[in-house]
Amino acid sequence: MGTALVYHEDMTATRLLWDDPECEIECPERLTAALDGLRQRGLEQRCLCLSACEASEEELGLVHSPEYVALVRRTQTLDKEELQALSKQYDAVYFHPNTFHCAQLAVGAALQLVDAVLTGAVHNGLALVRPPGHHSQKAAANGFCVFNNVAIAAKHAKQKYGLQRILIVDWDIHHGQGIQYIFDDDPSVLYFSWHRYEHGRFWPFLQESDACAVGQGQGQGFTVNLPWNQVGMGNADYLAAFLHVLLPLAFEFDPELVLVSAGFDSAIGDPEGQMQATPECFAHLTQLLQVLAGGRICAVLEGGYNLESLAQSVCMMVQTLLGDPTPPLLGLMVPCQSALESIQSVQTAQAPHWTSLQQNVTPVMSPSTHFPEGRSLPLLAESSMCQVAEDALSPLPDGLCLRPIPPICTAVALTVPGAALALPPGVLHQEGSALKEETEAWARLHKSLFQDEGLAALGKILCLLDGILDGQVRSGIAVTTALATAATLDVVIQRCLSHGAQRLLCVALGQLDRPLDLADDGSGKGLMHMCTCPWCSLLGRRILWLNIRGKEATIGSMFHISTPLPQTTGGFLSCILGLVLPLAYGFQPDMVVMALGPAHGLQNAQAALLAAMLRGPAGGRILAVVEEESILELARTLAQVLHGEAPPSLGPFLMASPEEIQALMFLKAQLAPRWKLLQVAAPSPGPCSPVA
Ligand code: X5A
Ligand code: ZN
Repeated sequence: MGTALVYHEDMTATRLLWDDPECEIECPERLTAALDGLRQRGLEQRCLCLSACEASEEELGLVHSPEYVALVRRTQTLDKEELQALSKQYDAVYFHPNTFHCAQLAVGAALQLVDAVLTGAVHNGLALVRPPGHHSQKAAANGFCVFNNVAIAAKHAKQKYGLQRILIVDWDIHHGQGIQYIFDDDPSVLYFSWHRYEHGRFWPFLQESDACAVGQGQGQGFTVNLPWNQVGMGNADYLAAFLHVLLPLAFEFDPELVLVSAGFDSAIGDPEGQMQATPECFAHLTQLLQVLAGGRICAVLEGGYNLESLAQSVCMMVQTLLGDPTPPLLGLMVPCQSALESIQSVQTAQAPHWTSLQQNVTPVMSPSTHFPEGRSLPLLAESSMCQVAEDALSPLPDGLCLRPIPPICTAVALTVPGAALALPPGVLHQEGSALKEETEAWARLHKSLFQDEGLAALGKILCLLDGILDGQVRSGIAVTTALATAATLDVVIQRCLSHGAQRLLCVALGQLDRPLDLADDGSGKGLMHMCTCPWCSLLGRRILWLNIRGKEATIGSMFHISTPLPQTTGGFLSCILGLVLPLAYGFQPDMVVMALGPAHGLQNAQAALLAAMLRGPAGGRILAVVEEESILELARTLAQVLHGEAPPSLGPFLMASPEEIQALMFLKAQLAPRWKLLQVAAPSPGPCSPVA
């Protein structure tokens, strides 16, 4: 099982034969640049490389009319003048004598990829194709596209494999109106597209690209358009769109397959998109999609016209499909005002069709707003905020995040006496132990809790943790005794902070308290409080402590947060997508510790999803501390997801309860001034207006 790469060099054989500034960017070098990038980084060699074959006439007929297919076939024998005359009948299209062959290969490549994934030959894959497809329609070429590769792939998956729910994620910077038209009234295909729109002033200048186009008839709610009304959208904007729009809908939809219209004209440097998202962003977008549909992702190249940016972004995607950890996302994680307006316009348009958005549309309250119900949950006093709203997080110059990918993927330290655990292939048992004197020194800080066997256990965990901090191991799982969980967590935190982690995200589930003696790491340097307010100290800002437990939502500071564990799937997803991940991505940690303590209450599938998604913000450096009573099956499941497998399904989607929504609203309203990725609301953008 692995990643397929579908390609055929004949797809470089179509090119523009006359002068046309609009079309000249769609050139053969796009494919060679992408492929060269993959080869240089040793990524092609790690994929299962499949050579594309032409799609059949019948397969083209899944979407296109016989007359249109015949017309494109005839272009093989036309001369240059005739080709040019025919091209003019369409918007932004050129034909070449090889166009028909290339376009058939492009469709064929997409279908082979779907076959490889749905027969289980691979987990996922990418088809590198030309010409692109998403603008093409039943009987029309459009925007460099001849046949609609992705739409045909979706029809094929439905017809040949009987799939009932397919998600298409179109992150190309142009609206794939072709895909939208083909599935407009079809509830079995959820089509999501973001695109440069500028209130209708950007190509293809269509009113139906706006957020209020939601599909027709039975298909209402299954077309999701996110129009960007300004250029310059960056990593935070794309991330916010995924966390607050695409992923809530995708989880509720529960797709069996994810198709990606993978255009990279949405990346920085592209002459068409004029956006700012860096190539690393596509690693994160890919990883976020990997938790859906059991990880069955088929990506098909669409646009992308800056060869450098295209090649790098393709590499980022393939690397992530292969299971490599994601590189850090740079830049301030603050979505821009225009992006927030766009996000809200989709939420408003889609809310009637999606339960998860009804619970998500929570206006951000100003600090003066009183929380409804008048519960005794006062907003943080200005003084206790201690300017945290202004402090930009410093970059991590010598942080863990810039190190090369560790050789060992995931290791498990089984420290419970007598425990045995059959681990998934590729996951190692941690057998080594830290030096005895060192272990004893740490144990002395927690005298009563580590004795005899406990001491041996601690030695193993320290060795595992050092493997992660030294860059030898990517992620780990430490299984502790119930008695030692809290003390182990203390030691782990202190060790992380004194051994290289600049910012540590702690997600603690169940009854675990934030260690109070964090100021004393035993080393006597670097961790002293800088101000009298402990939470605003230097140390305070090096740890983001998020406790998911109990009944009430409380905030000790912007870095010390407690939230109840939701009891519904909808509430749990809102908590992860709407709170935990925005905080995690905003904090930009270089290490994550996820601890499952007493009475954590998480189902295995929930813990797996949380662990899978927490791999993103810290480049996969994550240690899960699990107490023995959580049973070993959980440790096994965690090992699988940390190793890169998709988490199991959460089960049927159940709407969040009013209490769950209220707790989330409370926390988000208070935290949003500091953690801007939490914002989902902007001043009302008003209903969609006609194209100017
Ligand atoms: C696939 C794609 C763009 C067409 C732009 C025409 N097409 N101005 O990116
Ligand atoms: Zn495009």
